[in-house]
Amino acid sequence: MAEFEEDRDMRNLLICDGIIVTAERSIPADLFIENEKITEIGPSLERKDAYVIDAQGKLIFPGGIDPHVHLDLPMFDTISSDDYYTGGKAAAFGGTTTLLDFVPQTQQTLKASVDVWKEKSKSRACIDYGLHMNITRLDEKILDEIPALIDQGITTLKVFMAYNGRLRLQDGEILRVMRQAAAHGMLTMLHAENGDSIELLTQEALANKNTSPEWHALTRPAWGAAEAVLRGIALAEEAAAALYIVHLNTAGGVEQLQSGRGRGVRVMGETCPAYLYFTMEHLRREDGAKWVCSPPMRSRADNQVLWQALSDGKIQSLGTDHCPFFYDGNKAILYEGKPIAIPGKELGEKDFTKIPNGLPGVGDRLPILWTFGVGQGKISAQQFVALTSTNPAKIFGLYPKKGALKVGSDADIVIWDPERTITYGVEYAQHRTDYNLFEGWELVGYPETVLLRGKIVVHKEKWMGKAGMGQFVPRIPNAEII
Ligand code: DUC
Ligand code: ZN
Ligand code: ZN
Repeated sequence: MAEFEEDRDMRNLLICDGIIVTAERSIPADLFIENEKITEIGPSLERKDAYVIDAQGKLIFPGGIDPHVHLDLPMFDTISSDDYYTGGKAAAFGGTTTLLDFVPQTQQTLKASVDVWKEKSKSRACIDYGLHMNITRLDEKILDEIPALIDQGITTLKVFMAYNGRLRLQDGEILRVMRQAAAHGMLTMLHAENGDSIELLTQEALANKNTSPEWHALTRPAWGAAEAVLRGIALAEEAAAALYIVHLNTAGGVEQLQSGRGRGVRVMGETCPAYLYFTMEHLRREDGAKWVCSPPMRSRADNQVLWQALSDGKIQSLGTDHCPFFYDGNKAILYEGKPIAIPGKELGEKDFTKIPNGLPGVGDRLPILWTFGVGQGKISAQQFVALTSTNPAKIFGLYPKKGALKVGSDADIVIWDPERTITYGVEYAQHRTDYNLFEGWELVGYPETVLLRGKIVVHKEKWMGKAGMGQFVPRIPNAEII
């Protein structure tokens, strides 16, 4: 393929001779793009005025949608180290073109909290994005204000059963949020862990001077996640509400999800790449802090059940919970040629409760799932597209604008080289942090060209996007339950 000329007018683009891969099928076809949209799909298309991309031997996916990221989020006396520009850029390099981030409830009103978040994101965003609203403090006024979020393009609410005294709502409050969401066609998202047990076990661990990273997992028991998923689903049933369980990490959680869906509750589940590959053993390593996030890494058996759930369709969505921190925030890295250091995991060197919770992952998601999911026969190419793009688009009310290769859809497109072999790691990943969990892993299959609304943002490791080109995507209520 010829190198792209950056100054050339590329409003009309023809992608030729690739295999179009959607959640339903794989077909050889050409694809024509005009003014940010897909306008024609079919065999042997011809357009004299179009810039032609030869995609022979390549697969064409809809751009990835990561439904769960935390950008520029202040927490644990620091801030997550990717912002809307650096996180969006890393996402694009990995084949993701839309992110859904969470608005912290920092202001008196929900509207003011959203305005603050939109204001800081708009000049930095380099790929498209939508927002979920965290509800971490509830009173009558907040409850009444929830439906008006729809006017701000927000149709999803996140609640927490853990982080006592900070983010957690009581069960009765969660029930009230769910009822309000259900009444207005909104979707509640749940962080399912048992907050009270975590508090007690943490106090006991610290009193016994158990301060190493593995105690992060030991104080957040697996039964607590399974119990909280069960409780969340029961509350959703009571409220006749739809529910999305974020970051499932245990076999018990999957079992509860399956049981709830089996009796007709409108509940859906997400897992994240790290829970498929890593275990508590990683927290026992000298650099175990790199794996500290909530909920924590569990066992090989949990990894396997989660893989099986992806393969059987028991879990509907793969997010990342991307919330990166430096491993050693005292040492600068070079980012776009400039040194930068942001306090990170070293803050908890002497006390696991002070390790910022979170992992990098937004750029890893597609390449890692392709190699170890499709490449090893655990999931099909259709399931790959469904899990990383089409299902999140449907669940979060973005479909078919996003998550689809259809006439009229945004031209968010990944041209994927299934033959490309690389040794993955921090250099490829592009996250603004000093480590990658998949360092040194051999991957087969990688994005070659990534388009955001018809504009090429990545081509062969070259970044062609810029801050400000990403747009906020308002969503409408009553999205699909899948
Ligand atoms: N878990 C994390 O590890 N980080 C951010 C938020 C969350 O729920
Ligand atoms: Zn969470
Ligand atoms: Zn999260």
